[in-house]
Amino acid sequence: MKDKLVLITGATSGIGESCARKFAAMGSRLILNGRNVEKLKQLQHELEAYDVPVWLLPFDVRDRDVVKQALDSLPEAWRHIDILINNAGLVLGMDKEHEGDLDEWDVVIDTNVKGLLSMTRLVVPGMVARGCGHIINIGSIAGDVAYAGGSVYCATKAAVKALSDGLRIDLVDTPLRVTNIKPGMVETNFSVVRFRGDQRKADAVYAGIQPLTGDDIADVVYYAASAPAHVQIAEVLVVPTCQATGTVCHRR
Ligand code: NDP
Ligand code: 8X3
Repeated sequence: MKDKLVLITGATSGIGESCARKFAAMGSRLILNGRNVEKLKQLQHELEAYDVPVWLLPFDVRDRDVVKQALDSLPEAWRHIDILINNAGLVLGMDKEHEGDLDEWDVVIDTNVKGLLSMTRLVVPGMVARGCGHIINIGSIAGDVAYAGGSVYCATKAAVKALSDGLRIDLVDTPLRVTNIKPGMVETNFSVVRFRGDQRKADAVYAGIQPLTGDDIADVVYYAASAPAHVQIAEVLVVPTCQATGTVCHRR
């Protein structure tokens, strides 16, 4: 992975931030996206310890025009992206499908599905032209089976699976690889965002279990990225040992 150019969306927290540290530690060059410029600068400062070049590309993945402008603004030396990690994502609330807020669901769908699709559409043609590249999407166990209060989020992660599978088909005659990583419960800022800043509710999600960490997922992402060129890790479901399915989890 030394000198590979890796673009990570949503690198200001959780899994994305862990991926930034992991790939930096392995000598990759990084393009880090996020919305919070201060957090991006702080991460860039911390990554100086690894002595790898880091380019900050702040934007909201939902704003297609801004995404395009940002990618177009990259200097020539930063345009040949080897690995795209489509990680930015979120859920808001646990409402029933017939009761939730349509505007909040727009945010979730626009981020998790349309944002990922914009990134793919804008970055992958260059990979095809260069004959190399790897797209790693962060899906979820939630995309396999719906759960109570997760309807729209589950639908977006099912969409990530379909988009990953479809892209793998579309690229089958190229050397490019497509991976969908589907984590179970990972303790990040995810549940804090879901419960709109209510830390108590977020903590309750992980009460009595040892959840995965962002670093655990970054290890899996790195494994997929560093596999030999003829090995395509198509999909990985990774859960904590205490979790069996999206809804079956053993608590102490
Ligand atoms: P975090 O909330 O810790 O991190 C989410 C990251 O995405 C943040 O950097 C956030 O930035 C960024 N982001 C959100 N919306 C946008 C946007 N519109 N444009 C750019 N960046 C954005 O959660 P996780 O690290 O857990 O989540 C990362 C991915 O992992 C998501 O796709 C999530 O669905 C998935 N996932 C998480 C699981 C979990 O249990 N935690 C399990 C399975 C999958 P900002 O601070 O600006 O909001
Ligand atoms: C996040 C995992 O089970 O909270 O994708 O939906 S879950």
